[in-house]
Amino acid sequence: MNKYVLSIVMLGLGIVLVGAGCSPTQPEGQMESNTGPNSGSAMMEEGDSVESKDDGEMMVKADVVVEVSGKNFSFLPNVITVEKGQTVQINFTSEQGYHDWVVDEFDAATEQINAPGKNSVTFVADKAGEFEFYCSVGQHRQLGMVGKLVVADDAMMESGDVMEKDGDSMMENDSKGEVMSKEGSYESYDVSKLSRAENGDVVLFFHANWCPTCRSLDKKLNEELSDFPADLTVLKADYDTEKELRKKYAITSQHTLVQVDKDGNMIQKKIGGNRLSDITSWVK
Ligand SMILES: [Cu+2]
Repeated sequence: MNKYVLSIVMLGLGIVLVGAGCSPTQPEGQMESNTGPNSGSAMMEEGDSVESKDDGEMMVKADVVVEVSGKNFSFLPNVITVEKGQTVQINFTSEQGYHDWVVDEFDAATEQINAPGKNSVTFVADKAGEFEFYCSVGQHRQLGMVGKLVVADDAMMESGDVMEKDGDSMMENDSKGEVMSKEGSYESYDVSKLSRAENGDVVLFFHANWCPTCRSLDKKLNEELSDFPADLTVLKADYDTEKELRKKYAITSQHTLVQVDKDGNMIQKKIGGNRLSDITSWVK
């Protein structure tokens, strides 16, 4: 009788031991699936359905690979243009702080990563248009950590109509920008206006409608029009459409100011500025 009980106890113990022996292996397995992040595995599934030919390969072959870096609180580049139908791979690096890269319309999101960290996401840009990408950490989006993903279809690429969707807001801004005053002026860029640099200061302001700090400077300048020095002309250039200008002055980020001479040669360049005095104290 006693032996019988003992063997049952032993059996029970054995099961407990086996159970204990098993338990370490289970978390290990879990850890492994954790290293492949949630977003990553979701993306893999998506990718698999898209490119089922790649049986052996883990990575989805992307048509475009874009390196994006993030810091407090901006992305570089902050405009990404792809073509409709392309499989886009975003290699996101955090250079400072804790961030991610998210675009809702394509259900694309990297992991939230700390600097120095890297994470990628792949998605198919299957609808044309303009979409905001942003950082979903804390208030970063509200703090301006946003950018624009432009998915162009062929027609758009050819006619340069990519901006049409923003037409309303642009018109509104432009009409405000055209307000003239006898003091200096703040108006839309046109090459013919550069000649004013002969007798004054001309500053180009690369403005993007989707950039909160640009909008804030734009608003401020319109409010401060009467304070403009007589010889100052600020010309608002659209960051998204003035591609040649951007190339000319090597502008890689919106909200950049460029002081130019009458021939359009760059005198100096700076990123940022919140009010008129940031320009008047800077021009030379
Ligand atoms: Cu962030």
